[in-house]
Amino acid sequence: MNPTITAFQRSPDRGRGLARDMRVRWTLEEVGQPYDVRLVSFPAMKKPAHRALHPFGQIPTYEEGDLVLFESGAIVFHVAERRPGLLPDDAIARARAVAWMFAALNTIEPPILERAMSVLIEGKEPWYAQRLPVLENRIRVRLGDLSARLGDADWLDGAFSAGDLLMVSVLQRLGGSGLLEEYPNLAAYVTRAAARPAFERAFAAQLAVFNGQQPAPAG
Ligand code: GTB
Repeated sequence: MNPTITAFQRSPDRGRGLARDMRVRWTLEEVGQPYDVRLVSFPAMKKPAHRALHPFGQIPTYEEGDLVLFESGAIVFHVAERRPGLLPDDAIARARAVAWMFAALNTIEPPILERAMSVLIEGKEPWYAQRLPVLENRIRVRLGDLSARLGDADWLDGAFSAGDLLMVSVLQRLGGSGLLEEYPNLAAYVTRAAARPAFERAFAAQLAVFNGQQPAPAG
């Protein structure tokens, strides 16, 4: 039986692949695991039935037999551990790939998210014009270090891994900010990853939801 994930019934990003079901879809596509999707409205996400799957009333979730998971990073790790393709077989190389997964979610994503929330919520505040450059400089510090480490390699540590998948998912949130373009090797890294057929399939699937090509849930 296929695992089932949840995704926004109507994503605020209009299907640009920024909601976190995208990284789960991409992971499943990379390992060749078919999956089902249950679309959830904002009100339904906060109801007990969904909170039983996700304590914070969010998407994505992942159901597979008796297993219910939340947190996109945990879901990506679970899938990557069980199907070949996204984590090296060698234990040492695998540990390094996992470190990059944590780096994406724990070191790179927080300042990017802080900027995204500020742009969304604080744009009308009188101090916004002062705050934005501070947030952007915090991102630049991280991007500078990441850019130096990536150098002219295709991927962060050898073959494409779940670490790259999460890192690229996080960096994509900078689209439109101009920040990524300040680091040409990182911009190329994101472009390279987004050209992977598994990414393209995942992107098309989540966009189809926004375009009304996937039926809304009953009830
Ligand atoms: N740490 C959790 C994880 O990684 O799974 C975070 C999950 C999360 O933030 N889920 C969001 C959600 O359910 C959707 S992805 N929000 C509804 C709520 O909290 O009530 C975050 C997101 C939302 C919208 C855009 N966008 O429109 O561009 C991008 C990302």
